[in-house]
Amino acid sequence: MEFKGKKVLVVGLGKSGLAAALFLRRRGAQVTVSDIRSAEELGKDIPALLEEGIPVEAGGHGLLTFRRQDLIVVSPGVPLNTPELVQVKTFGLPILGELELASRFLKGKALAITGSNGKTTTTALTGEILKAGGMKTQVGGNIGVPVIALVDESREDGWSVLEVSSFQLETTERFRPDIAVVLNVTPDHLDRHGSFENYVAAKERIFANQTAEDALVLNADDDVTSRMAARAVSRIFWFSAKRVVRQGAFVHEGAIVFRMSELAAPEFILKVEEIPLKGHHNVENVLAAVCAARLAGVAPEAIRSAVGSFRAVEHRLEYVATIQGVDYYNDSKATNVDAAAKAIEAFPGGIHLILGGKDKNSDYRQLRPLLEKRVRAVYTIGAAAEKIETHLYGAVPVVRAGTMENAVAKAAEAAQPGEIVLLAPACSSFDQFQNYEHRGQVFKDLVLARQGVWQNA
Ligand code: UMA
Repeated sequence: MEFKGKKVLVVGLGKSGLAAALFLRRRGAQVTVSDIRSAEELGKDIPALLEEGIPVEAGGHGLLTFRRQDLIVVSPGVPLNTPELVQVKTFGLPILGELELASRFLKGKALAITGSNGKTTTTALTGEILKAGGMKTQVGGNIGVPVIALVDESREDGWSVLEVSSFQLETTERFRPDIAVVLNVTPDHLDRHGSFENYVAAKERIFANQTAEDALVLNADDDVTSRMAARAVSRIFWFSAKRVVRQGAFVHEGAIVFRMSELAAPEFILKVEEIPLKGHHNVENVLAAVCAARLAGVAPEAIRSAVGSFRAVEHRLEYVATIQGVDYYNDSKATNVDAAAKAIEAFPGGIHLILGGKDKNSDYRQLRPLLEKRVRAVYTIGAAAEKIETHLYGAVPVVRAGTMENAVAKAAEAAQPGEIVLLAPACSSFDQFQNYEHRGQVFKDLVLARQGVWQNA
């Protein structure tokens, strides 16, 4: 792809837009960036871009700006039904997502991981395993480093381990990972995709361009991912925490084992009890990572040692502290109902649960049976509080906390020694925080501040 002299508009000035704009500029494109945030909100990114000769349209998208281009590159968070994008599409202007653009330049092999939950942990773990196996490995994508920012360092003999979201996959055309993994699919982002079917269709784009030379790793315990096999031409490998699979990774007599084909004897990788992460969902994540890593050629011993020394990724069921006998866990990344359910399932009971934030058209009633069994009280925060309270009415005591500060204080007050305070909000964070990392950090700071107060008292 040649950019010299081409007029390219980058839509959205977050991490992806900034990296894409600089990438395109360095390759000679005449880049413009457009963002709905005001110049004030965009802050220091504007002077940085102006210095590179990249003008910025702030405070809204202008149709004229869009129409003047040869190519449009969209950030993952920009919905494709944005009116200006819909308009220019009718004129036949090419629109590429950041992942698609990056994948056309990325050297070496790609191992891409998607799913509604567990992607970040599995991506980070798979990256660690490949590194332990001696492979030149880069990790990026939805995990926080835009794929376009990996291009320059990528090497023909290396691997890029990529966390890919439905937002990124929605705009792919040729993206074709050598190994694709779909962990699970449960309702999420329905506000953006419009329906569960559209969301599943976006996820399936991870293998849409794969051929019989590529591998697709699917969760045999998940109905939606199981059905994907029929639509793929890739070599299918399975993982299961419940049963023996034809080829792939599964749990057998308390151990994680792998076999390359139906005819091969299962090889021992590690014992389930050696997994240093909490919760059944993490057994699934490890199975997926083991399967992908074996397919990439990592030896069983290297996998075992990398899994054994892996620690929870920040904001994913991350242990924060024990204060007066109460354990505090931060699962700020539980941004949908299913992720919150998985976090709750990681503890047998006595949970004080902080829920709420920006609603994504979710059905919180699904949580009722779990809450009745394991949760002492729910503390609601943010814009979704009222809806959550209506959905959970009668199942469990619900305290309207409003803010994180209040929620932590009230939960800490109520929790008895041996119990758990868990932030697993089931919502996105954008009503009260910059992003889920910010929300998790605020939670942790509030918890650790209580530790200080208590220790000094
Ligand atoms: N914007 C517009 N017009 C719009 C909508 C947004 O101009 O119509 C602007 C916003 O004002 C903002 C910018 O676009 O300035 C934000 O772009 P972005 O949302 O694509 O954010 P990035 O900073 O580029 O981060 C993205 C991913 N964000 C989303 O998909 C929402 C990050 O995933 C990812 O880490 C990063 O690229 C690097 O790849 C975050 C996420 O929430 C963690 N992902 C979702 C999830 O995990 O559930 C999918």
